[in-house]
Amino acid sequence: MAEYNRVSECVGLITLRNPPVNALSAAVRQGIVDTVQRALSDPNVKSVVICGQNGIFCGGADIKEFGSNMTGPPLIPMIHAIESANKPVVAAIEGSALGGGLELALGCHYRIAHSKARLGLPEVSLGLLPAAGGSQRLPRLIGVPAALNLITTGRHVTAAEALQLGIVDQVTDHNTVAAAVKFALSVAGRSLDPRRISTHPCPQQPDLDALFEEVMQKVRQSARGAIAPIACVQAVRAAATLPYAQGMERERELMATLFTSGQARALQYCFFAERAVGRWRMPSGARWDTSKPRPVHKAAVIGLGTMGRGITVALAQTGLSVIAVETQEKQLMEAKQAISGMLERGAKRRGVAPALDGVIYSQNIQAVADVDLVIEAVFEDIALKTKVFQQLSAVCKPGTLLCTNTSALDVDQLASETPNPELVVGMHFFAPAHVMKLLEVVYGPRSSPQAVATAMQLGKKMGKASVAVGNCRGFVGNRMLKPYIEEAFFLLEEGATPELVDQALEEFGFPMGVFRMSDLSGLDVGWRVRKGDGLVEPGTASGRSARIRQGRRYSPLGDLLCEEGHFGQKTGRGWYQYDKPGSRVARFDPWLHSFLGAYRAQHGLVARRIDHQEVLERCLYALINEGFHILDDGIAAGPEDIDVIYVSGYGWPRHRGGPMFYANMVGLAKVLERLEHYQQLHPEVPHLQPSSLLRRLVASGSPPIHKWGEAIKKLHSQL
Ligand code: 3H9
Repeated sequence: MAEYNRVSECVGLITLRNPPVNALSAAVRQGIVDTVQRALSDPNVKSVVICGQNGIFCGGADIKEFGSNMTGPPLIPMIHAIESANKPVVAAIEGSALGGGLELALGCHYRIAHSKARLGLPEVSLGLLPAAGGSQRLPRLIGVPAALNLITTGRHVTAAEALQLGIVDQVTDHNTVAAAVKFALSVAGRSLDPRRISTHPCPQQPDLDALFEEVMQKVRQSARGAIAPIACVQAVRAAATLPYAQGMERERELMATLFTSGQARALQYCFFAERAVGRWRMPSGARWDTSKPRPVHKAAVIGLGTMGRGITVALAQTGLSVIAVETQEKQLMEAKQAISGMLERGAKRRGVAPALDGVIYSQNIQAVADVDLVIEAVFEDIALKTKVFQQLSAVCKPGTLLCTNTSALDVDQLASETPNPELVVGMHFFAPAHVMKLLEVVYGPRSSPQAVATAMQLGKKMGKASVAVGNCRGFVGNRMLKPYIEEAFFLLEEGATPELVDQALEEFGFPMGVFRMSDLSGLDVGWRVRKGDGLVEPGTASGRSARIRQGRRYSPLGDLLCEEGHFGQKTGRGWYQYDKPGSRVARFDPWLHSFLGAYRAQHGLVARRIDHQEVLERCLYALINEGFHILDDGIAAGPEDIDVIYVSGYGWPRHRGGPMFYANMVGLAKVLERLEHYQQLHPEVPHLQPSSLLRRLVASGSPPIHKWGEAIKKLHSQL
């Protein structure tokens, strides 16, 4: 786990060996302790180099060990032993030095990095803080403001930035280990006192209190209830104000609190869930590791509205050639201008040249004849999309993958209109498509595993959290959103206000409550869908509208607002009012409140007091309940798929792990009991009827979330 060699006669070379990222498992820590001791006790060794195998220094502490009984030598004394060594120890950093990996390097006397290396203390994103001395050494090395920035955001810095900040001593474009060995030879015998970071005071900083106050305020605002960023600030404050030993004690205390918090468990679950969804599987048995993606060199986008423009940018930014098709000349010109602007702004942010030449614009669908993959993003109309798919089938070369960006239509139906349904999948992007992380890759019963593999690989290339899901109304994300929104409407009928519902959800950690979000995306979007479903009754504003439709409770509140022309931010009126159309600052709308009062009076509804707990339970448990239906139907392969969708696409607070993880934390029996309670009170609301899978999981002893897959398989085999 740590290999020892003597090189250049007098340099002890320690190589960490723990693929894939040389995480500091118990065995690696033991290996480092043993090899460092060996190097220090060998009189022929004048200096030491520590590196990692396979081009990566170290990805930090072994996250898989967290939560189990930790064995092996602890990190802190191990790093202290290196720092207090009487021979220079040089870290040779290739690939990544992250978390405990960078803390190990900070314990070394010198750091040499390859120009492509990335360094950082990302513990905050796992609900932790750099607790192997990182929160105390980094501010001493680079100053308090820079250390606060790195530690509270967890961002990775390039080798060039690390050099500028003073984290590394040298950057090389060549063989890093060779450069480190050469460097180690050159510093052998020099005094090491100035190189022991823990012995330095933090660089002086004027107005320390004001700085910490400002940063704390900023962090509290952006943390949305996450506790780790706040603990990170407290730990750096300890570095700035206390002697090293006391600062370390503070670091330990803060870490102990974080370590046992549900938030750390949730964030670490997210880390592994994001990787697990890449190992997709379909109900047919097809899987990620047995399905080879097709190469995609050239792609096309059909329809250059908001979604099509974003998708074109996302594709072009991966370096693909893109044919962007829009039949209307005026719209094509507008789209060209908008896409070029987005590419230029994106390139400026990333410090690269914009891929303007990568996009070819055309009014003619014939232009896509030789592409490998097409993404259709025309208006959500099944007849129009069917026509486009038929044209594409006639125009494209054999084997071209046909993808639809529909968010609401039936992918199977579209596939059935083409001669090769196996080549059809959904690629459901979220607006703005070049920014939002989530991509649902929707397969139908006839989609080939190769088509799914290709779309998943393309999603990864675009930097998306790509999740393969089965085809159903709303797929996973929007299907679960429906009961969540409906419960929010019902709460308004019963006496809640948009402000109360939004506040409860925002305190839970959503960036926006359901009504503010609805104002942002436009009330007319849902209105159109409900009209399509035959739920909207014309002229409801003039008379008493029915609250039971198609055999279930229905709230026409959203329809009534739309009839008034209140579409949200774009019209300046929605669930809130805005200074003018397009404004973003939501204000209390007295009209809306009297409208709600009149509506309740008309329907004989007596407003009652509703608290935050009821808002959360009804909105979130209804959403979670739908998640259990989705798992039972096999639309999502596992709870991780649902959770990644919600965290990366729907604003579910990451430190709460995702809806299914949250249900697991709350306890399945409790979720079931509350759903039963609300179902008794509202028998006309089917989505409060607990899913049979939830009942069966509770009956089988509420297994922990990592055992749900196994439990579901067993429960299905018993049916
Ligand atoms: C810490 O250090 C705490 C200390 O301050 C104090 C303690 C007292 N452990 O991401 P990839 C696995 S906390 C265990 O796909 P890439 C990962 O699950 C740690 N496993 O590769 C995956 O497994 P699988 C702070 C880990 O090349 C495989 O490695 N460190 C760890 O795209 C490949 O991962 C971090 O937060 C780990 N530390 O990216 C860094 N890291 O194949 C976390 C990875 O079974 N890691 N795995 O799915 C990363 O950010 C990226 O993995 C890295 C490589 C950039 C290193």
